[in-house]
Amino acid sequence: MRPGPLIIAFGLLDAGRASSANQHKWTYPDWRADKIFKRQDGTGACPLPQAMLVTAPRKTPFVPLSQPELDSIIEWLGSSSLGLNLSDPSSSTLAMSDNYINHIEILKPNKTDVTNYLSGNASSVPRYARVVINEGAAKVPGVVQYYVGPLPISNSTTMRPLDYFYNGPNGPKVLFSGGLYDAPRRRAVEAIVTKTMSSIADVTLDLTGLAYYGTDDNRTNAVYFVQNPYSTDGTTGVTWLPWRRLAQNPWDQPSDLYVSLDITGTDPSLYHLRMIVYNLIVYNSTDAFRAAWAAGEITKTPKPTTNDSFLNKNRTGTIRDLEGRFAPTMLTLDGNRYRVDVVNNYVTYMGWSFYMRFDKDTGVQFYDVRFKGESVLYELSLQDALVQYAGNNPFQTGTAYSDRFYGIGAQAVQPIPGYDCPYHATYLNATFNDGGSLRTIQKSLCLFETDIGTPLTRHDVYGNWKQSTKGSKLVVRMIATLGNYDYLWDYGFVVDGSITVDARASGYVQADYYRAADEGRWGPRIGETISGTMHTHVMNFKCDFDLVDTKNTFTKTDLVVENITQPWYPERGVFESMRYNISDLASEAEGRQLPVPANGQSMYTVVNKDHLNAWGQPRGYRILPGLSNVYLPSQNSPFFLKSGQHAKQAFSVSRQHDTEPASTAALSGNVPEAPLVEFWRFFADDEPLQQEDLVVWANLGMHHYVRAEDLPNTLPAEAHASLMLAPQNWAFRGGENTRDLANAVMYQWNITNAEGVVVPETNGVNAPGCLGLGPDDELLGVFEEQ
Ligand SMILES: *[C@@H]1O[C@H](CO)[C@@H](O)[C@H](O)[C@H]1NC(C)=O
Ligand SMILES: *[C@@H]1O[C@H](CO)[C@@H](O)[C@H](O)[C@H]1NC(C)=O
Ligand SMILES: *[C@@H]1O[C@H](CO)[C@@H](O)[C@H](O)[C@H]1NC(C)=O
Ligand SMILES: *[C@@H]1O[C@H](CO)[C@@H](O)[C@H](O)[C@H]1NC(C)=O
Ligand SMILES: *[C@@H]1O[C@H](CO)[C@@H](O)[C@H](O)[C@H]1NC(C)=O
Ligand SMILES: *[C@@H]1O[C@H](CO)[C@@H](O)[C@H](O)[C@H]1NC(C)=O
Ligand SMILES: *[C@@H]1O[C@H](CO)[C@@H](O)[C@H](O)[C@H]1NC(C)=O
Ligand SMILES: *[C@@H]1O[C@H](CO)[C@@H](O)[C@H](O)[C@H]1NC(C)=O
Ligand SMILES: *[C@@H]1O[C@H](CO)[C@@H](O)[C@H](O)[C@H]1NC(C)=O
Ligand SMILES: *[C@@H]1O[C@H](CO)[C@@H](O)[C@H](O)[C@H]1NC(C)=O
Ligand SMILES: *[C@@H]1O[C@H](CO)[C@@H](O)[C@H](O)[C@H]1NC(C)=O
Ligand SMILES: *[C@@H]1O[C@H](CO)[C@@H](O)[C@H](O)[C@H]1NC(C)=O
Ligand SMILES: [Cu+2]
Repeated sequence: MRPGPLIIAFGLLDAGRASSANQHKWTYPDWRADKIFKRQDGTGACPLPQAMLVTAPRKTPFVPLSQPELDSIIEWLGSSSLGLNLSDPSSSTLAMSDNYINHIEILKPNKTDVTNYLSGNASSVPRYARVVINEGAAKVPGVVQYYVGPLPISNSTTMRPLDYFYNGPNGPKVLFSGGLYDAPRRRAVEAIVTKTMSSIADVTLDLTGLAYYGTDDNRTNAVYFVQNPYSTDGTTGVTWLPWRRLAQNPWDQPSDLYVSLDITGTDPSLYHLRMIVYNLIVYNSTDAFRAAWAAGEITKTPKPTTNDSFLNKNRTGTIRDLEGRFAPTMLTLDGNRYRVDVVNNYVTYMGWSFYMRFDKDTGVQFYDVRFKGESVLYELSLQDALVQYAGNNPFQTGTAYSDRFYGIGAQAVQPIPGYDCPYHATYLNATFNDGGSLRTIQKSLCLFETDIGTPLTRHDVYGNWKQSTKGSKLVVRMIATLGNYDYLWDYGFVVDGSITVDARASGYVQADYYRAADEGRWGPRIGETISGTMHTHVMNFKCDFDLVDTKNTFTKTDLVVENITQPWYPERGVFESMRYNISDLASEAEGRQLPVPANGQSMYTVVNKDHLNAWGQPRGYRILPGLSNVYLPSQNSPFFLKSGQHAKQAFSVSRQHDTEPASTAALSGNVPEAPLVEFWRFFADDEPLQQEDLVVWANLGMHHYVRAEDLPNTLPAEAHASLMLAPQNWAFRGGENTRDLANAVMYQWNITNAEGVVVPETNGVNAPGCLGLGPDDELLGVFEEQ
């Protein structure tokens, strides 16, 4: 058996520490004499952990489309009999008014089909493609989604609107103006921006130091962003462009200048300027803006600072005492304790097993999660990462990002070994469909086992016995850089049967132009000409519980305070005491919006009432709010009106349906009033929830109170949100799930050596010889050191 990983401080083992250790209180000199600490250079001799293999019980049901499959679908879609009138999406003259394929990926299979296959009841999962087509040439232009299959292409292959995924007002269609922001549209916007801004370049240069003549013109020293959302329901397109210095990291180089465009429809000649805002004054045209400037009516505000050294992340300053030493690190010294089937993305670890799927929109997802062979979750997956801003200007007020729109999975990055992920982590490639290709991001997921930093259990019965169990978990980490911001997601599988989800943020904040008159109401000043800007991040997770099987119930255990009397307390009269008030969610109307219980005075559990433990209790898992289970503060903001319904409460509970696979969709990002998925409609039919197939939708996030410490990069230790799913009366025989662990030590008063010293039982798992140990690491004698 292999010991769990250890946190090691390399610096601890040097000679200076050894001599001070000799001065340590020294109560058992005799039997420790042969262990007197000597410097050991052994760590270098610990073997590199080797990959431990496993073969998935079934081949993964989640295989992206191969390039030949993609090619065959593209060819089939292009066949004249379908009449799609498709243009080549890679053409440099592609127009918004063309029909063309934007994206093809494997259609996420129905749960019904996957579970049938995994249980051995079906030999395969039907393969279909999800196809996204820009239908610019249609009578009502839009972006429409279809499913094509079964695959491989045959005479029985059909193409059907993907209506069963989407319950929004336009089915699987997003009307054009709220659709894609791809090359044809970018070219159209760039043309109107260049025309407009070059005509007032002298004015903008005078007011802000910035001029824009187009991306390729060497007089250009400014850059713009295109605000999301740029539509309401897809019928019109309106966006704001904030102007920024063209220098490192423009997200933190704001000016006081904003321009709004009308970008409605597929005809670029109709795109036009709507407004210019400088110093919070609105000008309706370039002429009005120039006239005001020429007349000296514009009050100038400071130009954006040109000294952007505050954005440098290079090390600077004197090195702190002892900081020249290598920081403590987490190492696996005795070989990996988890197994991976890299072909099937299947993992086993200490009783856990699961499949992983990689999704372009949202990244890594977990399926068929089992503990000690029993089903816990069918699916655990991120749905989206939203950010909503506010500010005293047109850009921040109207900014509401849905990062799924940009492809969270597609922006996954390779972590830096030893820094982003521990040494000797296992790296997995992420392979997924993007556009019309099969794409791989090398080494974009890391898996590693970590010491949770505390014992899982420990107890001391003075003079009798003493025990401690090591706490370990397997972590799957994904990092994605979405423009200015980096998100780190950790999914942890703990040896006690609990699952942890952690989300953290780092990177450059999107800063605002500093205005003293705002008096910090949207964020403090954090630089010469910038202020931090308040915003809320919300990440929605789907937890499709299948505890033992699909028949599950959501139970609330409220802790209520009541006035009571008890006959053995006559002298107290009526007094306040506590009890549980246990109730089940009856139906979806009750499940739509659940809060984080105030003062923790309610426990949420999912249980299976048909599977009781030995004590007659339904076996279940608890949903423990962790850090920062926040949701969008505004329920009615137009920028997330319906597209953000999944992010407007801490928790929701719905019945699982193949027609409700996700709480949102990538292309909902710019149509807040007509999203593809209206999450709250899942609850409208108010289906019963007792002993049904349940999905818990949980939000994690942070209200980001931006501070000077966000520069240059946000500190993820603080920008951190978490959730835990933990066994609750889960084991059939009752009790916690760690008594079988061998990485545990037990001292018993009567198990001693010849000298009468209690000998610890370590179950044959001991620190490998390559690990240098100091005198204070000695186990023998600890029992006596009371
Ligand atoms: C095909 O699309 C082009 C634009 O790409 C359009 O001009 C043409 O009218 C379309 N043809 C048909 C038959 O719809
Ligand atoms: C096996 O498949 C059949 C046909 O698809 C279905 O009716 C049956 O419920 C499945 N059984 C199990 C155990 O999944
Ligand atoms: C479709 O059917 C036709 C005639 O029925 C046959 O010639 C052709 O090979 C079939 N194509 C495929 C892909 O099966
Ligand atoms: C900008 O480009 C023009 C012509 O393309 C050239 O004459 C000029 O020297 C360039 N200026 C700078 C600063 O590079
Ligand atoms: C700008 O146009 C709006 C209507 O679009 C109008 O209400 C406003 O008065 C105009 N402002 C100026 C300064 O012309
Ligand atoms: C830029 O700012 C930094 C820090 O505020 C300062 O140390 C440096 O001297 C400045 N550089 C210039 C050229 O003003
Ligand atoms: C490092 O510092 C130099 C100037 O000293 C600066 O030009 C560069 O952008 C900095 N790099 C980063 C990544 O901050
Ligand atoms: C990742 O891809 C690289 C290059 O194709 C390959 O060498 C490596 O084996 C892959 N890693 C895994 C874990 O599949
Ligand atoms: C208990 O009774 C006292 C006295 O009437 C009252 O002030 C208090 O609010 C009651 N507590 C509860 C939980 O009802
Ligand atoms: C107990 O819970 C039920 C169901 O939510 C509720 O109707 C009842 O008022 C609660 N009782 C107390 C004392 O809180
Ligand atoms: C998935 O299930 C839905 C709802 O039952 C059904 O309409 C759809 O056709 C299924 N999809 C596939 C690919 O079979
Ligand atoms: C040690 O003492 C316990 C009771 O405290 C007893 O059950 C056990 O048998 C003893 N073991 C030995 C080796 O004496
Ligand atoms: Cu933030």
